Amino acid sequence: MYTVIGNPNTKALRVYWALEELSLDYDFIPADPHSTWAKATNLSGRVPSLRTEDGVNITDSVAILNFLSDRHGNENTLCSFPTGSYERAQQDVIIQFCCEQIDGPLAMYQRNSIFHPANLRSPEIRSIANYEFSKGLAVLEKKISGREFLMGEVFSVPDIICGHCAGWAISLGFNIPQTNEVSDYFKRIRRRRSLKLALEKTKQP
Ligand SMILES: N[C@@H](CCC(=O)N[C@@H](CS)C(=O)NCC(=O)O)C(=O)O
Repeated sequence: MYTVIGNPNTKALRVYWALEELSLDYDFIPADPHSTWAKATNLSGRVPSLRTEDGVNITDSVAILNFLSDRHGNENTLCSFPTGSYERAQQDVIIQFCCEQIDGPLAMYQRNSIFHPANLRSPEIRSIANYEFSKGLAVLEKKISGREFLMGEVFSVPDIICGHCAGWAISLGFNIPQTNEVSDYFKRIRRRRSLKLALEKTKQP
């Protein structure tokens, strides 16, 4: 059985969501960033990590999602395209885009407001991050136009990254358009039963 280390109010939620998508059993330790568990499992003290049944520890949400998708994905969900295929290259392109242009601005803003030392905190970061995030959403609109999911018909790793970032952006109060293909896409993926189950099972008192 897998064990996830990471509070569900962090990027660990991506891992819980993927495990539910794949109907896999898991234990979890809802560790906060820089907690004893986080430091024991990741040299940078970040979460999430995934501990496998062989005692191997894998850090970083995207590496974990790719690992789970490669190992357990199927034609219905978290399908993994073979390495060396054009589809896999395209999936990696979209993942890279999500990390840099959707996740990146949110992560920068959050790190500056919570984890950076007080003398490096800057109120201007919020509007810069919001600007970068809006630019990312404009590109996302082109990528998702006419498609159900980012890779086409099948739900895959980049959809979890984007779905997580949508909820994160809302909780940070970032601007998300209410009526366009991006907002429809966000609603579509965030309505998935696997996300609901992940949130219910990992809910903290
Ligand atoms: N590349 C990592 C980043 C993980 C990350 O930044 N996690 C946040 C919580 S969502 C964290 O632990 N932040 C602590 C810090 O930035 O020092 C991933 O995708 O898992």
